[in-house]
Amino acid sequence: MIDKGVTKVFEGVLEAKGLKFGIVCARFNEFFVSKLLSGAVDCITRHGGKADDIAVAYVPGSYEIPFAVKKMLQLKKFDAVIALGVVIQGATPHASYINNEVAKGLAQLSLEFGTPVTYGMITAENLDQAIERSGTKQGNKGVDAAMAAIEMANLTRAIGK
Ligand code: RBF
Repeated sequence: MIDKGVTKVFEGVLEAKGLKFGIVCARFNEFFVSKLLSGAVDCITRHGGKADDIAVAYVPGSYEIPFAVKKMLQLKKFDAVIALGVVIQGATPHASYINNEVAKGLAQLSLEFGTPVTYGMITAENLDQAIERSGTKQGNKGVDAAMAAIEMANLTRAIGK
């Protein structure tokens, strides 16, 4: 990153030691979400975080994720909350309705509570796209969301609450 001589730079280091994370998982498409969850936990622990400092809440489907994220944020115990879900497009337009609500809900909650909420959602057109994003060709969106959570939690500390 080029900072052109700026002397004060706020950055979040990728160190999870001492940080507490909430993770909200949708049970729908559990086959994929379980891969996102193990990726997220693995990412946090490989960056120095403790499994004991991670709390997981399960909800029926992605539509319910923002509610559980809000409940976790209200506890004021977590440095960041990670949302994990997989919405696969079917014959009806349900996917866009769910995706819009989840994206909007998570962004609003993060700003309302001043705590990072990261987006580990797969919005796929088909099963192949979901497979590619839950631990194969396109990586693992749970890992990406956990990495973003670590960085944002540290950025929040760096800037000061
Ligand atoms: N939840 C998901 O997390 N992923 C999906 O792909 C998904 N598809 C759904 C399709 C339909 C037609 C409906 C009615 C629900 C679906 N849900 C899905 C569940 C949804 O997020 C929510 O849990 C339920 O609608 C109960 O409020």
